[in-house]
Amino acid sequence: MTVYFPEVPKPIRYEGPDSKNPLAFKEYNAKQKVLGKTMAEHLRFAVCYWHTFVSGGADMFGMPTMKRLYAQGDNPMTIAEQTLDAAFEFFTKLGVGYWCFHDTDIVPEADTLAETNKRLDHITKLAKKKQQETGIKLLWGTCNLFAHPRFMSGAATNPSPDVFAYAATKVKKALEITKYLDGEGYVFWGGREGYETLLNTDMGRELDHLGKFLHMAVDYKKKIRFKGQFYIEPKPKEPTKHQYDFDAASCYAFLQKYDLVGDLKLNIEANHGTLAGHTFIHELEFAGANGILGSVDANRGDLLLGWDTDQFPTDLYDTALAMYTIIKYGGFKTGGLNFDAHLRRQSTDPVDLFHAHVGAMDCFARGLKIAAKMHKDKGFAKVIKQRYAGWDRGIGKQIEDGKVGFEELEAHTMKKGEPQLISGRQEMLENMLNTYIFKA
Ligand code: XUL
Ligand code: CO
Repeated sequence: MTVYFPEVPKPIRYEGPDSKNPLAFKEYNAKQKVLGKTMAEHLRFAVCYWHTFVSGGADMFGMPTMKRLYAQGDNPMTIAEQTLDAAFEFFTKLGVGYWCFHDTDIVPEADTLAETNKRLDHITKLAKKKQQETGIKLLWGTCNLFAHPRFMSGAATNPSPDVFAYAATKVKKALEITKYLDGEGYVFWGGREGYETLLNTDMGRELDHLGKFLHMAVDYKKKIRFKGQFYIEPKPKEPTKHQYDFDAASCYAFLQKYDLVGDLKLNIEANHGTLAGHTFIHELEFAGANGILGSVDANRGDLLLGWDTDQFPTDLYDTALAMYTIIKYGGFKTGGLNFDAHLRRQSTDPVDLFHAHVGAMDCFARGLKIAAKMHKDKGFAKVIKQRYAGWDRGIGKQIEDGKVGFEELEAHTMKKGEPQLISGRQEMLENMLNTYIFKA
């Protein structure tokens, strides 16, 4: 079989922090136990198909730049098969347990839907065989409902019921192939489920349609006995000016309004959080605190650029606090860390894909170790417990238990007078975090 990544002849190994080998892990040691689980079990790394193997570095101003050895030839299905070979060679050499894809990543759309579905059946048969041979699993599948012109005004929120129906037909097939590949989840990302101008938009009706669409998906999931977890992925804008899945909080409100809370969790993407004006950790915390933290698209943005740069994660504060929060809420169940990230346009060589993923995996592995130490020491947890201790007794407990109202609180305040000022100790806590970053 053709080798597509000859620069990496053997699987990437863990060589420890002193290694000078750029193609070795310094921190990620898959089998090493941390807080009772292996690193691989905690982190559940996945490679995304679209950025890693399909998009070639084109941007709004320029053509693709990247050398894709498997994307040669005239027959689109031969290219699809070669891409699949390259992908599984890459997953195996990198040592990740999972992959993720959109339907249109694994085969190009044909002239008719029936023909596209045939192509999907063919390629997923090959993918299933590869999964069996390598033990690599599908973290989640999804359906591209944003690239084709038919979806220019949305899919489930399109003003035309015919487009709604077309989108449903595509998602039906995407659910079937995800189930066939034993996917552990399925993601809904509403890239064009939003609007460009309110002058032509019936927002209330569009939201109702999105709710209906997701209910139909839940019904079909039950019908075909697909056991994977459904997620929606918040993002505030881009490609549309406003997207209805704006952030974790607006997704939660939507799920509550349309009675979908038990059926969907969130797939939080780091830079989508920043684009919404939050931190990545805020989004994780909000989802965790409301019981809807499902999976993560691990990447980062550039604070100087207001768009979705999808860069590989390299920030230890982010990875440490992300893992701290994920562990706080019980760790991943069906979800994982999917690198929804792409190389910079000038990183043109296939080996650059390895450098990017190795660095990102190391950064999360180190983040995991830091988070584990923070949990073991319980320092931050103690500070928070202490800060809210007033609610465990006396008037605080009575408020939480619903035993008092404004009159009792007035009596309490009149008796006690001015409340005490208690320092939040932010700088001390930031220093404490730094001591973990420096040497955990
Ligand atoms: C786009 C994005 C998507 C979803 C899957 O910003 O993040 O790739 O993750 O459709
Ligand atoms: Co994403």
